[in-house]
Amino acid sequence: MEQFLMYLLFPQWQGAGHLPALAQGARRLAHLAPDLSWHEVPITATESLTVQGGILGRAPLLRHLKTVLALLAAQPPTRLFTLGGDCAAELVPIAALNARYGPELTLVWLDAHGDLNTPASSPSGTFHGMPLRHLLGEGDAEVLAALPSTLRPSQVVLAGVRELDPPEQAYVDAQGWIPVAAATLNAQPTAVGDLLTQRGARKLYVHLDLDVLDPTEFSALGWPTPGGLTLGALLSLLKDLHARFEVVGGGLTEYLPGAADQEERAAQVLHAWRGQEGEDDVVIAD
Ligand SMILES: [Mn+2]
Repeated sequence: MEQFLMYLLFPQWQGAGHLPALAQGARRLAHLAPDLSWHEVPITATESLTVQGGILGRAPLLRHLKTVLALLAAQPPTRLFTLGGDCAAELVPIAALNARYGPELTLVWLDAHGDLNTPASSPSGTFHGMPLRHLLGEGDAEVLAALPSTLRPSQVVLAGVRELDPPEQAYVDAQGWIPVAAATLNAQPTAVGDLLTQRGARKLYVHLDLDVLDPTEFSALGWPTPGGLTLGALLSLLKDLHARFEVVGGGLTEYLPGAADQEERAAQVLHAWRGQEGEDDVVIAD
């Protein structure tokens, strides 16, 4: 199989509601990895969003979704790393890799949130709280019809997830999922890798919403959520996943451009996420 490694810059912000600064965040992250060739997804400039079918900004979000589908169909990647923007930027990239690899793909969901709402259950209507549920085959009919594939619940591992809406918690409980707790990962960053090894996982997609980090460690976020990972634990976790598994894709999302020290930390996460070992890939003591 011919290999094609693609890096996608997808500065979609509408999934987070009225937060256009997430587009700048995506571009800042791309600047932090100037050695990579970023394919930029053109996004709608729309500043005013309306709710349709329970989704805020549904019209531009659907347009973006179809743009990414066409882009990936024209040049199907075998490995795909996406910079958001909001978490929903990863919807098509994950579905496309899952269409290629099927059940041998495991989705590691590193996030403070489950993103498991449907348009009907979402308290906010923001689409970035819904991508994982759509990837599991439930939600907006037009979105689902457009996705190249959906995942089985057994392909998903939640880690660092700590703020679930009641309908999301009910879904997690119904699947029998037990998220790997942030406290567990801070004590033992290899806990996710250990679990995946036990399950026989080989190929991974690593979703990384920066809000998986504790706000005392990283605060350049739209939704800082207490009780998260230390930077050191996250860097060790990512390094461990790249060492033990074939990471065929990933997403890095929800960066709200911040001060220089925050950007330095974002750069460290970015390099670990893409699997690059460098001098700055160093565990920082707190
Ligand atoms: Mn999140």
